Amino acid sequence: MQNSVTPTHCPYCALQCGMNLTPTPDGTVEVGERTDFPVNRGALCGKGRTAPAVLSSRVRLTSPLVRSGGTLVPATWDEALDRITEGLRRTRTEYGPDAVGVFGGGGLTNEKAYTLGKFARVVLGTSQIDYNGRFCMSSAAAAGTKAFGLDRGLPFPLEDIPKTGCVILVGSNLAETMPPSLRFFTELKENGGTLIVVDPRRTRTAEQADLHLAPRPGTDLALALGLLHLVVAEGRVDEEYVERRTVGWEDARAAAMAHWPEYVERITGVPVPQLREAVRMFCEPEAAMVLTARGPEQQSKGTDTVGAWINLCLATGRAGRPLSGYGCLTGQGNGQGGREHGQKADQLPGYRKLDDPAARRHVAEVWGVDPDSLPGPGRSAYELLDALGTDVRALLLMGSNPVVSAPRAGHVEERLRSLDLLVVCDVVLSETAAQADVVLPVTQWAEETGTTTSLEGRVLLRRRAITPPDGVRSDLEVLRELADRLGVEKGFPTDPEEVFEELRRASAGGLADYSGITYRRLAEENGVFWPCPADSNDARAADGEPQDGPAADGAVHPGTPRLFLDRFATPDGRARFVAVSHRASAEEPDAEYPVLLTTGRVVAQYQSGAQTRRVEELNAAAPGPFVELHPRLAARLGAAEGDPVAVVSRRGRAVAPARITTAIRPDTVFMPFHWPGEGRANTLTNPALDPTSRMPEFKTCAVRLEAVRS
Ligand SMILES: Nc1nc2c(c(=O)[nH]1)N[C@H]1C(S)=C(S)[C@@H](COP(=O)(O)OP(=O)(O)OC[C@H]3O[C@@H](n4cnc5c(=O)[nH]c(N)nc54)[C@H](O)[C@@H]3O)O[C@H]1N2
Ligand SMILES: Nc1nc2c(c(=O)[nH]1)N[C@H]1C(S)=C(S)[C@@H](COP(=O)(O)OP(=O)(O)OC[C@H]3O[C@@H](n4cnc5c(=O)[nH]c(N)nc54)[C@H](O)[C@@H]3O)O[C@H]1N2
Ligand code: SF4
Ligand SMILES: [Mo]
Repeated sequence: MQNSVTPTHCPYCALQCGMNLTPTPDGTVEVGERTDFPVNRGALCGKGRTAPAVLSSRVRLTSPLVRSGGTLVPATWDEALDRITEGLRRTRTEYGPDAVGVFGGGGLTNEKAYTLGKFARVVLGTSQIDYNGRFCMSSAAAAGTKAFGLDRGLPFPLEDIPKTGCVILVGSNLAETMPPSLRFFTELKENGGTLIVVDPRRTRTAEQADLHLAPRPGTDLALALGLLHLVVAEGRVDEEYVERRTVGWEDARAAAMAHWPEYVERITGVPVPQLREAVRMFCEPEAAMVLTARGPEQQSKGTDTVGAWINLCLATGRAGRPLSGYGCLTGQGNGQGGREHGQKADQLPGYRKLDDPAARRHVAEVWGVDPDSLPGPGRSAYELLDALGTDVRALLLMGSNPVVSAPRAGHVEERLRSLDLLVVCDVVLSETAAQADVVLPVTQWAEETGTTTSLEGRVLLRRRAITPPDGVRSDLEVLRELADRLGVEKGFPTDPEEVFEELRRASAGGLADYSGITYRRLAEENGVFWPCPADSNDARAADGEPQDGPAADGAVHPGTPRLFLDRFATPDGRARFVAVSHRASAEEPDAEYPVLLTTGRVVAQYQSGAQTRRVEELNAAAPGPFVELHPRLAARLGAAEGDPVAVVSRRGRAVAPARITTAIRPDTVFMPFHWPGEGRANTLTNPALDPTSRMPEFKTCAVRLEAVRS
C-alpha cells in the first residue's frame, strides 16, 4: 500500500514532535527526520525514535480477549462485543444508566475523545465519564479559566520563549519530559535572557538554570506569594497595567502581603536572598514568562498555587502582552484537545459546560437529540475509580492504565476487581487490561488518521502510514459497533474526517472553536491554532493576534497563535486576580512518617509504561523503579547505592533500589511512577483532591523509609 513517506507526529507527549514515517517490509515503519515542523525541527527523544517497536505484533494485542474460567482467552470480535453489550444492558437495567462508567485518556485523538463523550451521553445515557487528564493539568486549567476566562496551555507558541527576558519554570523537568523543547531555553540564554527553575531536585533542567530554587514539595503557593510580596515591597507593581487590564488586585495584594520573605523561607526552605534575586531577574527585563508543569499542579492546592503564579504575572504586567505571559506545559499527546471535546465529567465539546442550558441546546442539536436527554455533570476521575463496584458496576476504559498511574493504586486495583464488567480497549495488554473481563485490541497512531492539539494549542494532523494488522479495529469502530448493538444506529461514523466535521460544528461558537479548521488546512499548514472560527469575523472569544495565515482569502480565519493581546476572554475583558493564602499539604510529615515523597518521570519511560516498557532500548536505559534520596537519609538508613529500600506510607509499602544523590533535598525522596509491582510509586500516593480541579496530590505525601534485609 502506501510506500512513500508520510509526515506525521509522535504518539507520545504533548510536544507532538513532527516525524516522517516510511513503511518497512515487516509491516511497521521507520522514523525519519521531519525538519519542516517548527517545534522540534527534526529532533526526537528516544521514545519518539523507538515508537515503531510497539507496532510489532510481538508486543501488541491482535485478538479480542474474554475472561473465561478466570483467565483471558482469545475470542472473535462478535463474541467479545456481544459479551460487552449484554453486560452493559444488564447493568443498566438492574442499576440504571449511571451504573455504567467511562474512563478516557488525554492520549486519544480529538475524534476519539469527542466520540467517547458523545457515546457516554447519547448511547449509555450516563453522567459517569471522566479521564486521566484530571490527573494531569486540571489544576492549571481551572486556574487559567478563572484568571483569563479561557484555558489553553500555552497562550503563545514555543518559538516566543527565546525572545523573552526571563522564564520561571515551576516544577517542570522538560529536559527529560520534552527534550527537544530544551532548545528554546538554550536560545533564550544565548539571547541574554535568564532561566529560573523551581524544583525540589537539581534535575537536568535545573542544571540549565541561572537560578535554581529548591523548595520543599508542596510549598509553591507560599513561594509565589513570597515573590509577590517582594514585588510590592520593592515597588515593582505595574500599576497602570493592573488598573487597565485586571480586577481583584486589592484582595490579592492584601493576601500576598501576609507572606513575609522570612516566613516564606521558613515554609519553603528557599533563602530570602534567592527570593530577592528571582524577583530582580523576573522584573528587570521588559518581558517575562511563568511556565508551570506537574510539580506545583499535582497538589491538593494546585489550583490556588497556579493562581498565585498568575497573580505574579498580572501584578508585573506580564500577561496578554507580546513575549510575556503565563503558560502550563500540558503533558499528554492530546492533553490539550482531550480536555476540550467532552470526555471530561462536566463538559461538552468546544470547551462548553454541561450545566449551561445554551451549550446543551447547541450540542444536542448537532447530535440530533433532546437537550433534556443529556445527563448532568458526573464524578471526577479518582472519585469515579473510587466508586467502582458500588455505585458504578461496569466500566469502559479507553486510553489509560490506572492500575499503575492512579493515586492509591492498590485501592483502585481492588475497586476495578469488584466491578461486574470491566472492558478495556488498548493496543497492549496493560496491567489494567490484564484485569478486564473483555479486552479489545485497537489500532495505533501510525495505522490511523486523527487530530491532536499540542501544548501550544496547535491542532495537528496525525496521518495513517501503514495498514493495521488483521484482528485489530479502531476505537471509532469499537464505539460504532457498540452503539449499533445498543440500538443507536446513527451518529457514530468511523471515518475520522467525518467525525472531525461534526466536531467542528459542535465546537462552533464555543471557547475552543475548531469550526474554521479542516483536514485539508491541517495537511497544507503546519497545524492551526484555536480558536479558529469558520467565519473570520467571529473571532471575538479570545481576541488574539491572527497568524500569518494561508492565502489571505478573507473568509478563512488564520487561527490564533497568541491569545489575550487586546483583551482576556472574560466578559469584561479583564484578567482576574485570586486572593489566596498558603496552606499545608493534605499530609505533612510527622514522627511516624517523617519524610516527604514526591513522584514524577524519567526520560526513557512514558507514563504507566504500558507502551515504553515494551521497547528494549528504553528498558535498557531505564530498567526499573528507584528511590532517589540524599546521602544523609541513606546514611541514617544504612543503605548503600543500589540497596533495596522500603518506602512506607499510610496507603502501602513499595520497595525499590536506592539511588543516592545530593541533587535532592535531604527531607524528600523521589520515585518515578512508570512501573507496576513492588516498586509501584502509586501504592504510596495520597488521593487527597484539590477542591476545585479534583486533582490528586501526586506530588507530596508523608512516608517513612525502612532498610530491607535480604
Ligand atoms: N519521559 C517522559 N516524558 C513525558 C511523560 C512521561 O511519562 N515520560 N509524560 C508526559 C506527561 S502526561 C506529562 S503531564 C509531562 C510531565 O512533565 P513534568 O511536569 O516535567 O514531569 P514530572 O516529572 O512529573 O514533574 C516535574 C518536576 O516536578 C518536580 N516536583 C516534585 N514535587 C514538586 C513540588 O512540590 N514543587 C515543584 N515546584 N516541583 C516539584 C519533580 O522533582 C520533577 O522534576 O511529561 C510528558 N512527557
Ligand atoms: N505518582 C504519580 N502518578 C501519576 C503522575 C505523577 O506525576 N506521579 N502523573 C499523572 C499524569 S500527569 C498522567 S497524564 C497519568 C497518565 O497515566 P495513564 O492514564 O495510565 O497513561 P498511559 O500510561 O499513557 O496509558 C495509556 C494507555 O492507553 C493505551 N493507549 C495508547 N493510545 C491509545 C489509543 O489510541 N486508544 C486506546 N484505546 N488505548 C491507547 C496505552 O497502551 C496505555 O495502556 O498518570 C498520572 N499518574
Ligand atoms: S519529546 Fe514527546 S513528542 Fe517529541 S519525540 Fe519525545 S515523546 Fe515524542
Ligand atoms: Mo500528564
